[in-house]
Amino acid sequence: MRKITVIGVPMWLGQTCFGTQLGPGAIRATGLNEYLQSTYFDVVDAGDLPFITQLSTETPVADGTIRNFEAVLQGTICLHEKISAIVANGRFPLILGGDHSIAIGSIAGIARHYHNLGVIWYDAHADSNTPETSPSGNIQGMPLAASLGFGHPRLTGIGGYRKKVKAENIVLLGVRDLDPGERLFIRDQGIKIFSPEDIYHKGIGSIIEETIAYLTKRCDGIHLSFDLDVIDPCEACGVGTPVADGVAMKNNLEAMSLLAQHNIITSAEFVELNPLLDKDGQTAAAASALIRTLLKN
Ligand code: EXY
Ligand code: MN
Ligand code: MN
Ligand code: MN
Repeated sequence: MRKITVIGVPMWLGQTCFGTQLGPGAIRATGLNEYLQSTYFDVVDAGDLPFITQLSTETPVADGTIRNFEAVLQGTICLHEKISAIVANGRFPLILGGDHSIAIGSIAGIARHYHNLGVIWYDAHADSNTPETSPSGNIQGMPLAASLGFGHPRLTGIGGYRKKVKAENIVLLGVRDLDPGERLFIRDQGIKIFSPEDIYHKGIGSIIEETIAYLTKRCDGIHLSFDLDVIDPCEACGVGTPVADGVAMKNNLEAMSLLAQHNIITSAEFVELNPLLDKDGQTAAAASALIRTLLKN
């Protein structure tokens, strides 16, 4: 029986749109815990991390280019410790965001338990900016670069080590909105990337099979970082940075189902739900359906 610890991470200061701190509650309200508990699993809900959700009183943009730097940094340090303890206890962390800046903490906490952690970054964006390339100063757009060791040293140094993931252990899926600096970064790092167009042409099944074959050859664990803005906005409008021409829910569910069948995901986070932007809870329901499908078996 899979042992799962659910942890809510009510962070919104990695970006500027108030509301992602309400994400964990909205996903729980779909009855997720009750479903998981009654269906297959040993499920513990560790509640929400006690985050600062008030606008920070620090200078809005610290270090010239990084917004809410101290508040996000402290949040990711706290998450890193919590997640490391969950993994050390042999449990599967199911992380409910919060904006995507939290991935810096989740990956820092998970990666210390693996020699070769793989990451599937399922997102409309590549989140590969550094403070120098970021057009916004939002840490939400920097977590993948930070996990590779690029960015502000206090963010990349969380946990006392710098490089959490190797570029060859990462696959980006569904990405369709890249800043110029991110394009160069992905090319220079040689990161594998599939756009929605690739998914359309090759089929989600074949892309996921290729991803699994690629990562399982080299990785001893695989973290799924699922940003809900990868979904086509017609089916999931409750996100702060929607991008047109996304991946249909039908394909996303098939992807989760294939990952479940291969039983290769060792930790997962679902981020960027903003219930204040959602319509009739469609995005919360989508998140819940994706999680249920991923955790089948
Ligand atoms: N690339 C843009 C930036 O760095 O500001 C937008 C990032 C949005 C990131 C979203 C959550 O995935
Ligand atoms: Mn993201
Ligand atoms: Mn995104
Ligand atoms: Mn297969």
